[in-house]
Amino acid sequence: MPLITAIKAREILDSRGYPTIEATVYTKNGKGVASVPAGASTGKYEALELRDGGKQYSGKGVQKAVHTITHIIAPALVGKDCRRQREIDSLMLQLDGTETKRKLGANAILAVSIACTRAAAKAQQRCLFDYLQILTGRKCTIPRPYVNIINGGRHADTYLDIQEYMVVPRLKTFRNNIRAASEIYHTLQQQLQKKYGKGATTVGDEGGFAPLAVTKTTQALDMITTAIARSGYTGKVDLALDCAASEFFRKGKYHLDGKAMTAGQLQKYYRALITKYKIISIEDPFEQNDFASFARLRQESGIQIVGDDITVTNPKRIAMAVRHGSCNCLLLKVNQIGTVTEALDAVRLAFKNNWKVMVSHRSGETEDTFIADLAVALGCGQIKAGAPCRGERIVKYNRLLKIEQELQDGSWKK
Ligand code: 2PG
Ligand code: MG
Repeated sequence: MPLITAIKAREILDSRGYPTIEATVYTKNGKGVASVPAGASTGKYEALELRDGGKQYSGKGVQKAVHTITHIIAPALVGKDCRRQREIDSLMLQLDGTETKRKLGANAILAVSIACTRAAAKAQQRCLFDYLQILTGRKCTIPRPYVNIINGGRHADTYLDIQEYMVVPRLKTFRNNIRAASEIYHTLQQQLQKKYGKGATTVGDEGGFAPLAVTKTTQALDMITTAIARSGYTGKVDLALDCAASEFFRKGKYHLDGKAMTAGQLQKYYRALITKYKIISIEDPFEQNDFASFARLRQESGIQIVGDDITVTNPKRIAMAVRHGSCNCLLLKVNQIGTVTEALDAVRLAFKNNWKVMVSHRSGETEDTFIADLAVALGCGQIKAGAPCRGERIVKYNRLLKIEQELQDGSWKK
């Protein structure tokens, strides 16, 4: 039996250079390591991270979370079977005892939760996606990537209000989809260089370009459309947006492209964008409490409406969105809820209501590739992990390239 013999934790840095937590769960049959990401455009209803406050690291240190793991979580979990994911996660929830996980910190809890999953996979001598399949009860497939090639909003110091402009290649394999995304990305780089000169190709938090000179939504979408055409992929690549609209919602109005709009006016604006650019998916088109506007856009547009800040991977918020008919796809961010078990419960609820699921990274990432295996094991068909640029984004795509090959030639069983 793979009983937990020890748990260690440490403060490491994420892709923005801020501290985050890494935990190692040890058993006699092997160990599991996991580190947790962090958002910038975090939803109001997300589980809470434990941060140190004070002067060091601008208050973002996680020494308290390390202490929590070492002195509260580890003593309670040592001796437990790491394969009992639900039991382990429930125990941590009991130790925390708060709705928001503010006592132990969702960051501390999640690092241990994922490290347990990894240790269990190791103990069973199964690769992670194969082991995760037991927990998800679904059939493995390789997801289609949503590749964010222009960064705006909170992820870039520029004038674009919409946070993510994504290309979604529709070729037969993941390998070809990543190739298409990479080629389009580099064509866009050349276009930006040529048109705007120096400083136009710096990148944002998720590796997408953050050009100061591109100030309007349509300007960004036009540049991307041209890059798709020049790369030879017209008709084979779709477009998607994450508006992260809570970030540009102030005093009852949406402040987008220099205009202050009502929800109704914004809906009309989206309608025009969807038609002109054939956008297939929009995430968080309205602020996180506007369930009704989400529902209206979903009904009227017929496209995929993804819930992120509105649903925060939380079954209670998902149930509210289901009641209102607000979304038809759940953005799955495991750290929004804080345990593997609860994240999978959120997925079950989404699937039960005929929603789709898109697995997601955070804007502050680590080199952990858990979400790649998770997307495969969920067979959900969609993942977003940023641009084909910056190591913390690339590791996820590279992991998927490897899994695709292993599934094709059967080598994952060896
Ligand atoms: C989002 C995410 C990831 P953040 O809004 O979907 O792209 O951003 O991690 O900053 O919340
Ligand atoms: Mg989002």
